[in-house]
Amino acid sequence: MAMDPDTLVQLCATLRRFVDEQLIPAEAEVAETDAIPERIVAGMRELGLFGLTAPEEYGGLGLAMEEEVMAIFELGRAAPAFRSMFATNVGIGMQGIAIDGTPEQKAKYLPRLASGELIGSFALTEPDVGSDAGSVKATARRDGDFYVLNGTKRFITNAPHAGLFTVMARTDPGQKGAAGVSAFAVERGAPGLSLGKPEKKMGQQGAHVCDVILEDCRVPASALIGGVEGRGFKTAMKVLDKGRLHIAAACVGLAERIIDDMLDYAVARRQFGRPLADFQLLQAMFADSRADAYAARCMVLDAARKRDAGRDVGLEASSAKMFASEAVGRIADRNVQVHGGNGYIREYRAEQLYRDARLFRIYEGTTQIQQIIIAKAMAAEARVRAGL
Ligand code: COS
Repeated sequence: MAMDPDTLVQLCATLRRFVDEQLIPAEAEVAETDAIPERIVAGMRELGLFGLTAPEEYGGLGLAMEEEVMAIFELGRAAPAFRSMFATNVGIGMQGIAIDGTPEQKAKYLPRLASGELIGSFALTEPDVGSDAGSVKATARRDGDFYVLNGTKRFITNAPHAGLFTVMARTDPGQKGAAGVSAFAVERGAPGLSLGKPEKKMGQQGAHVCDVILEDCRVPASALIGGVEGRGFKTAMKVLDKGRLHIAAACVGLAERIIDDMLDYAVARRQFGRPLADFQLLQAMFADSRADAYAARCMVLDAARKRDAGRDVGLEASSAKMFASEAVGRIADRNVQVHGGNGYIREYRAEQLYRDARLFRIYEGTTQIQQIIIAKAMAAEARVRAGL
């Protein structure tokens, strides 16, 4: 663990105050303007949010997984667009280099990612390659001391703000599967790199995604993450194992926030001469929501502790991501129902959080991909038991 327990409690209390005093009051503005105000981004930098997980030697807080999920339980209570601002630096946009980068790559990029001076993005998905991530079509051809990259990366979170992209591209065209893929640290200014228009999305306004287009994009050979070809898919999978636990924690945070909103409304709003909280049909929704959120919190903490203990938690991370993202979807839906007609009206935020929560079941691996990963791991365990 990077922190003593008292410091962690203090950090979580500080984050809760930041969420309650700065982020939640700005939600309507962010949803309306599709932008996070600079004063809030500055506050995030001051709190060290961009460097929560970067190793301490590179200027980060070096949080262990359990500490990270505790912090994200708090930060996840605000509309998810806020978390997106710094989360690629904490997770998928930084971890490729932190986990598999060479010492030179770490020294070059991690301090600036940790401070938030540089925004990192993770470029795996393509127009024709989503869940089937091993089929990456983008190519990287070696040309002397350079690689030349071609292809399009799609739905890249934070790409409009990013200064650095972890790009997965195929270095071995003869190898159609995962083994032919390598990861590259590509800087924003690389010749041949351009960005598409930011996408208009269902929710999470204030968080931006766009295409990253690589046209004969030349990067020095030293941009190959880890310095060895053919390891990029595994780097991506390791990043996602950790990322999925982070997302699961964000789902828990949002679920707990929505339950608070639901109950605040239910004790204040009266129908038939009594508060909504008195009605048993609604009480069932409150209880189911609380149990869902509690189960999700326990799963995330258990998986995080196992990861900190050095265990392979692919199965647990996928289970937590699947359960927590489905749970927050159910809870956001119940919250709209409890709010009745007001649940459909923008002013009440229930409808925004419902739209925002929908993405959790899709990105960093859909629920169906998590099911595949879990079932594959179960079959592998059974084969070991059977000695096959
Ligand atoms: N950690 C380390 N290595 C891993 C791994 C992990 N979590 N998961 C797989 N690998 C390795 C495998 O061990 C295998 O290595 P060997 O060839 O040496 O045995 C290699 O990677 C290929 O694995 P696999 O055969 O399981 O790959 P598949 O092509 O079947 O793909 C899924 C597996 C579907 C799980 C993967 O493509 C995936 O996660 N897809 C979803 C991608 C995603 O989340 N996209 C969201 C956008 S990114 S924000």
